[in-house]
Amino acid sequence: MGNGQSTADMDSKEAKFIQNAIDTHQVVIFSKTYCPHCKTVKQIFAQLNVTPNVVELDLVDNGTKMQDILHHMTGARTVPRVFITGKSIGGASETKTFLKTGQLQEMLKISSNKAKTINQK
Ligand SMILES: N[C@@H](CCC(=O)N[C@@H](CS)C(=O)NCC(=O)O)C(=O)O
Repeated sequence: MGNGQSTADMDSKEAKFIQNAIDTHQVVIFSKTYCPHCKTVKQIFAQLNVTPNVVELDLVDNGTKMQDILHHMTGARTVPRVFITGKSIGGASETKTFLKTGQLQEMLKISSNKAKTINQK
């Protein structure tokens, strides 16, 4: 999904860290502690009883470099950047849309009954 227009060192330790995180966790959120959109996405996964691996880019030393790499990988530099089973699904807007359509629950293999209950909230 990357647009290939950004420059990023895909051989760097930061790129390897990102790749390892998304390879070894069902859900990874690249976030910033103060970001309201990140909070929304964290709440969605909490409602679904899914515990994501959260990387707070404002707390790590090399967060800016990681954002460059995420830009290269996903086509956007903003947080949150959400990955499910190794694939970028986008940011907060996309996560909310996928929750409404039930695609998020499908990606997470959560039953549609549970999805309905959450969408009614
Ligand atoms: N439309 C985006 C909005 C995300 C957004 O605006 N995030 C802000 C932080 S709250 C951001 O990444 N700003 C640039 C930065 O922190 O580098 C989404 O739905 O994920």
